[in-house]
Amino acid sequence: MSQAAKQDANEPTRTGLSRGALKRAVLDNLFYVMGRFPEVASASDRYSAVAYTVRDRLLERWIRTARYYKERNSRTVCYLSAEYLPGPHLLNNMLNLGITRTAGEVARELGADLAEIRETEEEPGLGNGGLGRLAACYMDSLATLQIPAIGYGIRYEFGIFDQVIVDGWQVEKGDTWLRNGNPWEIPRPKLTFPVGFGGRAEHYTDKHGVIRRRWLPDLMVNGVAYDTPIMGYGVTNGNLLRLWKSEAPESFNFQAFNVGDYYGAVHAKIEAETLSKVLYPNDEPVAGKELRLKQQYFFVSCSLQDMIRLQLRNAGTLDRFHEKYAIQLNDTHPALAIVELMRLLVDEHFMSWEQAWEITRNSCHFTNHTLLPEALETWPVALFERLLPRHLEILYEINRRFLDEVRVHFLNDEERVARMSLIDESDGRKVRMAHLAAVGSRAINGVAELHSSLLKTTIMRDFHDLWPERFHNVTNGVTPRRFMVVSNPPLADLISDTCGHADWIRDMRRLRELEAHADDAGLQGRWREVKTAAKGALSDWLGQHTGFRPDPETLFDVQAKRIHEYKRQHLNLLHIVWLYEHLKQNPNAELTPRTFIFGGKAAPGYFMAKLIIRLIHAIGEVINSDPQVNGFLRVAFMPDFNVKNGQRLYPAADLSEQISLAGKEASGTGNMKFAMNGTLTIGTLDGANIELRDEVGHDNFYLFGMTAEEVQQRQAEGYRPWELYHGDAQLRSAVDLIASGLFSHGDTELFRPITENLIHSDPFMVLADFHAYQERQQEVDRAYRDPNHWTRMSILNTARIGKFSSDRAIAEYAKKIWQIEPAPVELAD
Ligand code: NTF
Repeated sequence: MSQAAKQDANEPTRTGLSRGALKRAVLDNLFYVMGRFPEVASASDRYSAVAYTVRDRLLERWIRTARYYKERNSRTVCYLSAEYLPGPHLLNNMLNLGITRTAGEVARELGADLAEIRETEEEPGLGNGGLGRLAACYMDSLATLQIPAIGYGIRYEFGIFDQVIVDGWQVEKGDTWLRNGNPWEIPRPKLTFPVGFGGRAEHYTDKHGVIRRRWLPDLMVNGVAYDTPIMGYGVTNGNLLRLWKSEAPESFNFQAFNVGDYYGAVHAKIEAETLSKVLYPNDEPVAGKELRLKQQYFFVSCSLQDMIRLQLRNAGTLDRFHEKYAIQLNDTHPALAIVELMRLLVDEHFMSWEQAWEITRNSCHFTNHTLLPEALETWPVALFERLLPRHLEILYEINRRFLDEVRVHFLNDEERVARMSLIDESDGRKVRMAHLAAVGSRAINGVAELHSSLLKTTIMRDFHDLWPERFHNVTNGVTPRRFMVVSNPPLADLISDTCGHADWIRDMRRLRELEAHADDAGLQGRWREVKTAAKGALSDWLGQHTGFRPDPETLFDVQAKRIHEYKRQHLNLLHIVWLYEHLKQNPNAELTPRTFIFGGKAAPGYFMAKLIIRLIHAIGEVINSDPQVNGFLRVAFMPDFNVKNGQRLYPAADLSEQISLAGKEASGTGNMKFAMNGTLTIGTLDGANIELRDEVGHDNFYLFGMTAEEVQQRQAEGYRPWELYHGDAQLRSAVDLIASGLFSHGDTELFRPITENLIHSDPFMVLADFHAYQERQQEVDRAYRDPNHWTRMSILNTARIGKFSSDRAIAEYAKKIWQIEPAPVELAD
């Protein structure tokens, strides 16, 4: 018997992991699921056949987990998030099952190439940026740490738009991620919940003669569950990502149909289905759109009904709901959960207000992700009332009781009462979602130390005065599985080789073992080879997709994230323009050849962000075609920055730009992904940069710029950017060069909104930090010329990045916030 056949014979189930079992399954799936024989299969057919093969193996583990959790009635985390950005599933799932290598061999034996199969996969772009990606990292770590968890969200039919660049402008294209089907999800048509909208609330007398209140909605929509398994790394546990799709209740169009109103019947169906059609593509600023409020209520209501169903099935009563579930609200988007849970408990399950509030407030926990005032969600009371009349009544009652508590705590302070109210009365009446989330939650946390402490002194100050014990910090983390092992296998292998084990993948603090080798010439050489190869691969990709192939020998200086003024891509650009001028005037200047690479999407309605993308391209066009500077300076833009493309970028970067104005970036997580891949950071004392710098060592981080405190002080004194502009010749000439039309074929109008804004208002203090930034960049320039020194710093960044694993973050949530224990699942029965 051959080796493979022997292994097969030992495998009891059809979901074996041996080469033979995998090969047979791929061929079977190609034939029976895709209906193809190998000779005519397309790349997409091959991808699906492999994906179904992997999925079958996940399901086995996943179902065992579900059964085990059910039997144990385990305490469960319910992560409520309007966004998830899981990235491509295939390789991640192979890694978690431990079959990456075998699957590669099987693909080869079948005459296919795993790399090609992998390229075919569409990623679910069900989020905008950091917040959605964080939710996906946390799902990964919850499973890996064997914590029972369900991620609840929305199954958007169209996720974040695809970005294409036309004449230097961003053009948005609809995202059709479901076009070829989605092998990772399992529809659960039986698991459907009704969700109401509109109508009115009324009194009625129940069968015991008690007068009660109830809601009579005038529109009903169904939420149907779609489940995606989320496996842990190297464990049997698999958790559940449960996303809701909206549908029209089947029965409801018949009446209209029968009276001949065919159009009316179909229209109502379309209206219902619109709910989960498309993700709002705004990152920080919030679109106060009715549909968005509907989406929020829709997914929150389905999720809570699902939890209640499970609890009634397991316990028969809801009295201990809060002991069973720890609900985590990912920002304010799901904050309606607090009101909806009250409504379900009081109106539908006839619980007393007091008991229902006790349960609600002990179930919910709230994470804040931004201090930007324009991102704080509020809803006009009139809109809220029209869509959710009964919820508004409940919200008023929560508010009435809450404000009484405030009055008792702070005697004679009606100004404070007005500031803290769930209703903002100052400018039209609005519901304040952050206040709702704070009042209804046991714990409130920020996402980096600086952010958590600013929360307490700025937007949540009054709440901190009232309930200091509810405030926590949990610094963000990202998963090393996706951002090291899946994106950068050669680096992962080199690390495992050097440390003599692969345990760091699960215990990132063990990366510290690399430190002892940081000066080792052998490791340094191999480390550089890995980086250079990644740069080559990125260059090839950019060459294919943009026509410009950067030279991998140059320093790759990367800023990849959403385009936003507070993130200051324009500070980076001003420096590039300054460098350009400097080079033109000093052709013999000693300079490290550099390629500046940008990536990121702009919200479609955000004019300045779109103009910044145009400016990046405009500057690139002039600089890249100027032979006088070509050897030293180039600018590239990676179109359609998403998880998949990010995976090409992080391994290839030498320098990572984390240059937001201090106090604005809640945490940032790109900073962590770059540093894991041995990228050095140039950054401000903002968000998690501060902790990152403390971890990797101040000598291995390029710090510049004002502190958050200095920013506040400067603003209080009155910030006058025009004085900086007039007082600094280099700065002025960089701004003027943009205004001159050099980068816009003589058009002096095109970029005027950017230059005028910088000179006259500069809300993110680009000019104030310019000088410090430029000086630090010169230091980077010099340091890169000493490869051994640079490589040592690079190794130390990776070696000391352990804190920023999402495993650490989830362990902290489990202990400090949720009080939940791991529940390891064994594969054998
Ligand atoms: C983002 N917030 C922050 O801007 C990032 O700094 C942070 O890393 C991520 O959250 C994750 O915590 C948002 O996207 C939002 F929606 F809150 F504005």
